[in-house]
Amino acid sequence: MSLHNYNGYQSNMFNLILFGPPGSGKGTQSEKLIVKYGLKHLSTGDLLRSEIAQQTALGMEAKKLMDKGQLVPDEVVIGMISSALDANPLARGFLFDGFPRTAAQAEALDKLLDLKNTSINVMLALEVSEEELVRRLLKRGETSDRSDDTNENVIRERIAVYHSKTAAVADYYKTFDKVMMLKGEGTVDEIFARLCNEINTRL
Ligand code: B4P
Repeated sequence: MSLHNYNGYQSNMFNLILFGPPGSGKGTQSEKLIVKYGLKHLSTGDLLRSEIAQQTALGMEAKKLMDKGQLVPDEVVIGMISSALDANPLARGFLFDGFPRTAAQAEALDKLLDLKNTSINVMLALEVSEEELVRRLLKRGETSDRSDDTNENVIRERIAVYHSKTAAVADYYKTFDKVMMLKGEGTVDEIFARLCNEINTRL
């Protein structure tokens, strides 16, 4: 049997969404998961920060919103993800980190994957208390150059935006029975083991 479908994509791809509020460990765990499972990491936060570092027009507009804790417009991040999917036709699968963050982004992602004859296998959602999220992000803000991590009001606004716009994305995937909620507190290695357990049962 051919491993490629007519679009040139692998026919047996494994596509994972790592979900959770800001500071829940998505970026941290993604770095470990892509090594273990050979997935292509697509982080909209990283893609936007790369645009900012290159001082593109898109990056400068995005920075104004990110510094206030607001989301960047759907069409901007959907366009970035669409380009990244097209640029990686040989990927064994994708790990989506920080995307989708709105219902519109979730519907757009399903359509983009459908065009490539593939789909989301599972959403793994990390649950962390608000005080722990704030503590982690302020700690990162002490050493990183991320301006959105230095101000507690901005951090709390990001968490509020997560509850008002992003949390419902899990409900969307729940209707397809694709969501697994996991405890996101503990050591990085403990949480990694929980995630791997869930992935291994689905491979
Ligand atoms: P993101 O880059 O996605 O960042 P984030 O939500 O803050 O989470 P991140 O993944 O970086 O943090 P992590 O939990 O790993 O978004 C930044 C901004 O970009 C958004 O606010 C928005 O403006 C914009 N944006 C991005 N995607 C968008 C989209 N799709 N649509 C619209 N706008 C979008 O880690 C946090 C800290 O916790 C780290 O310092 C880490 O070391 C620590 N940590 C991790 N695990 C830990 C553990 N187990 N114990 C203790 N500390 C831990």
